Amino acid sequence: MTKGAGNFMRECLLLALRGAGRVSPNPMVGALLVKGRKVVSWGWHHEFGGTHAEVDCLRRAHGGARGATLYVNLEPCSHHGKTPPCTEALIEAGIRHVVIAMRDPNPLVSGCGVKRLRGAGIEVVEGILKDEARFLNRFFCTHILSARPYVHVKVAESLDGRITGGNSRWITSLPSRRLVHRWRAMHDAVLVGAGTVLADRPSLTVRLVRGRDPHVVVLDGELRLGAEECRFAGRSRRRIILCTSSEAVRRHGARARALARAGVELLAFPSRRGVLDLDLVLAELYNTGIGSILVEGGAGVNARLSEAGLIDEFSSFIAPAIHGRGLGAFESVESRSPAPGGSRNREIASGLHRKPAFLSREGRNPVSFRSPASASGKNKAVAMRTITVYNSGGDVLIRAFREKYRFTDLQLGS
Ligand code: AOF
Ligand code: ZN
Repeated sequence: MTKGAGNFMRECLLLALRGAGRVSPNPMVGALLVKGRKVVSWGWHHEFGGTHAEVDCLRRAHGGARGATLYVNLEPCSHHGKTPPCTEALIEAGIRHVVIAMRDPNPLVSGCGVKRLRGAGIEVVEGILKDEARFLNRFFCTHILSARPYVHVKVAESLDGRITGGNSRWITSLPSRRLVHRWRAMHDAVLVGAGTVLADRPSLTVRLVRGRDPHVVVLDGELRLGAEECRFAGRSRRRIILCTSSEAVRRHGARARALARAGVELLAFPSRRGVLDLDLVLAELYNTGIGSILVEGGAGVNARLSEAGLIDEFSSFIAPAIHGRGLGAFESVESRSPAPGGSRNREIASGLHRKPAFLSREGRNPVSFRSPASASGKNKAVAMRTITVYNSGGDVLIRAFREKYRFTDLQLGS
């Protein structure tokens, strides 16, 4: 029954990927109907709020699903959400077997879908390509379990671990820039600090691959940016969200009003001397529907995310250059030395470039990030921590996971 199941599930994952950048914050799901060894139908979740993959697949089967096996990378839903429960559609269509990769972390569904199907006499097999499926839907898992967006920090470093101090445009290789553009298209938003916007005026668009431009989130606790600096053109409609402090809004009322008139969404938070509480910022971004962010700017922003234990994924492009000066990836101008009692994230991040042996030395548990949620042991999704080091050509040099995942030739999300 499960012979060849991996191949069919791999197809599901690839079908699911067709929804990348369109279904967020919901999961990417693909489904395949198989009779004997023959694929009779396929489907995927096309867009947020739309038909679920299972039902899309049944529709394409034109009634020929009776007695078939359904492969799907996520447990079928059993709840009434924006669409009716998929379990009922599968039961009604006469599906005999269901093979799933992973249970749905959504508490409304988790375990209930499987129970409902088994209760109706359908044989359910679980766990085929589970690790790959969890990696594919890492944004969704974090979003639904931690009530915050998935945070992916991307940096470009010299061999001596500096992200500044050289030519800031030194990742010139087309493949690596393409990869970053693909990430931009997959994440809901790109996040940068105000300093990066002032220094680099980045466009943060997707130009080298097909895909939509991500929304832009700017952290600007002191409200240094005006409407002009917050103009981020794009081919698709993009939200510009500026996170600042309540005091700054009071102090620079006219600027805040001009930003709002220019269509910038202003979110004001309590702060300590202009430094925002990033837990609050992420919680609010979650509330406004942002499921994942790619952090693209500012050692200071990286440092604060790292100190708060909020980094899920860290990608570093290492260029063959020695800067000899400049900031490390997690070093803010204010704190040139590692934070007192520095966080584990910071140790790992600095260890990564200053002591390249770090990963091999502690290879058994290479990515042991600590975060409030994972420290309490409550949250499995937060434990899906990933570090990838690329060369400037965009080739993977090292990929380390907190848990040991079996990765095959499937390069999901890269
Ligand atoms: C999807 N697409 O293919 C599957 C999902 O609000 P709804 O009705 O779209 O339900 C969303 C939930 O349904 C989602 O959080 C997940 O738990 C479950 N499965 N969702 O968007 C799909 N199979
Ligand atoms: Zn469903």
